[in-house]
Amino acid sequence: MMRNDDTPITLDLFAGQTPTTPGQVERIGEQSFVLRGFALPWLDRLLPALEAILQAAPFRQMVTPGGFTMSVALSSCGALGWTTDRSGYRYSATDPQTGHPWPDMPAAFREMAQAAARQAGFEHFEPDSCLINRYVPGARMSLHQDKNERSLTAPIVSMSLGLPAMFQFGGFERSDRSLRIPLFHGDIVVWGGVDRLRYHGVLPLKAGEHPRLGAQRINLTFRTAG
Ligand code: MD6
Ligand code: FE
Repeated sequence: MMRNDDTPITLDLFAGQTPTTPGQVERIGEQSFVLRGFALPWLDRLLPALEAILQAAPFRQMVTPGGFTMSVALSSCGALGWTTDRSGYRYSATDPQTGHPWPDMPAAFREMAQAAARQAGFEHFEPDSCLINRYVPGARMSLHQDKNERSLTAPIVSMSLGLPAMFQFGGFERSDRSLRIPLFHGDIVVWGGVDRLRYHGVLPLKAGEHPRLGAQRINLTFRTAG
């Protein structure tokens, strides 16, 4: 079905709202889960705290070791923040743009991440890093593994806000087939254990306007990095 301006109507159906059932849990791997709408009850605490973090450590586009500017803009909070430049990927205790420590991780962030980890079967999750990614329409994240963390025993908890995105969840080789999982405002993905080193990525963000976040998707990933 098309509207008279030729945009498919499905784009509108998916813009903004979560067309899935909050509370629904989808298992996407042996130790990997999508918790639909898990973050929604936390947002009144999370969003003002996020705004304060972004005042102190604004989004910026970083350069990969290969010399490409990432389409996704980044910030961080917590003891360690993930950064990249021509010399490599690493975690840093200070924001390279200001030289100051990253903003503290708000209690609501930590509590929500711990509650999500617990629901996915990971007790005692102690995140010391929250990487904040911003996607504008067209921005994407190519297939990668998260392996800059000191220990790979802790899971990663990933929260989606704003416009929906198509998440790719693959295998242990870049060339392995990947699942495509739509992620919506308030969804959480948790994975770890045997799945911790799976390749994953995000397809180019489609245009749209989210009622609360506007024309962007924000993704927060909580990690034990140090
Ligand atoms: C994103 N996420 O959803 C990119 N990494 O925007 C990630 O790269 C990611 O969601 C590790 C664990 C969960 C993730
Ligand atoms: Fe990742």
